[in-house]
Amino acid sequence: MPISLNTTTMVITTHYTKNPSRDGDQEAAAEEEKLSQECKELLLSLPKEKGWRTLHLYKFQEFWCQPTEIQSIIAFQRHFQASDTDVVLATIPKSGTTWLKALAFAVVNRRRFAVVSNSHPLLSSNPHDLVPFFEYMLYANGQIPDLSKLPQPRLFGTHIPYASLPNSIKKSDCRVVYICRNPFDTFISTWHYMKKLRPGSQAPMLVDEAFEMYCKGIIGFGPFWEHMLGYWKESIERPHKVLFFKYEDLKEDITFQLKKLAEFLGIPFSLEEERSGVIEKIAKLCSFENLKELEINKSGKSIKNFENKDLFRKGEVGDWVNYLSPTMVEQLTKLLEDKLGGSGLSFKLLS
Ligand code: PAP
Repeated sequence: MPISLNTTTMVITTHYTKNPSRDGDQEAAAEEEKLSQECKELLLSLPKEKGWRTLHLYKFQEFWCQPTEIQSIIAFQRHFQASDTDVVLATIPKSGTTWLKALAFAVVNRRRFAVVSNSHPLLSSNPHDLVPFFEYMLYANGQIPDLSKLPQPRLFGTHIPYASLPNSIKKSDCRVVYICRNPFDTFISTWHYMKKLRPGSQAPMLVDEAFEMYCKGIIGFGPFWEHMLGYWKESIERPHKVLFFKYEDLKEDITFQLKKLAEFLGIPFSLEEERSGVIEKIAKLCSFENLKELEINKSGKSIKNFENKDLFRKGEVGDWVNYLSPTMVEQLTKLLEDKLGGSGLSFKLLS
């Protein structure tokens, strides 16, 4: 998948080709066929389970992912050289990735792009194009991109667990910002999203089936509890390295959390900025309501197989109450007690 980097605006453009005559399984099989020999051999040795939208998920370095992701992750781990000024935004899918990318982009670039400007990049580009994923864009298909010309500080996104980030990220002074979300809403958001992504040839995945897989940890980049705990522990041990956000906290007080973000990144808001309402303007620019209505987010496509419009569904805390049965609620509550109990990590479940 060729990519082009616009080094002025930082917009990453991807050029996708899809064969419309193939169904999802054929597409996945064709993708697997294109993998490197090394990756194909590796797959033979990995545990695998039925995937949510692809044939299989494989357990690679203790987390579940798709074959094409494995090839990209290996290239990323081998070749990425972090610089001390880099900022890496990390999430497990459907936890607030798009939101965090928009907020961080606006905060970091507020002197290059005035927040109220009619030509702000967030008005014409999806946040995923402004903050590219290592595994879906930059190192997709095992390619090795030239990232040296990107404006500083460079902003990147990833779904990879902390333990599997390249050493150059862990050992340099670059910063990592993580956001997660209560697993009840994350599950529902994931289930809705997967229904949209599943090829027409596959029967829709029932909520019960999806829930069982989620609770077993079989979900992209999961188990979700290990993903969260990896970043959580690092944020406690090295608070200058990893900043840990929760989606619900951003919903509750975005101004406070934006100040935290800017301070963590070493670019705190000045008194002048606070007085002139810059923080509130960033919050508004990046709000669900604003981003959802932009033309680029209604009709564009940023990541392979992903329509931008599907990234903006409800954007609420507590939508899970409309879908989960009492038994499911009990099961997930118990799972969270088992897995997160004693860690200090807990979630607000309703707004
Ligand atoms: P990704 O991992 O595929 O990038 P991600 O952005 O992490 O997805 O999560 C999407 C969720 O964030 C959606 O939640 P929902 O299904 O419960 O509605 C989406 O609506 C929500 N979302 C997207 N943008 C924003 C935003 N600006 N503010 C708040 N929530 C948002």
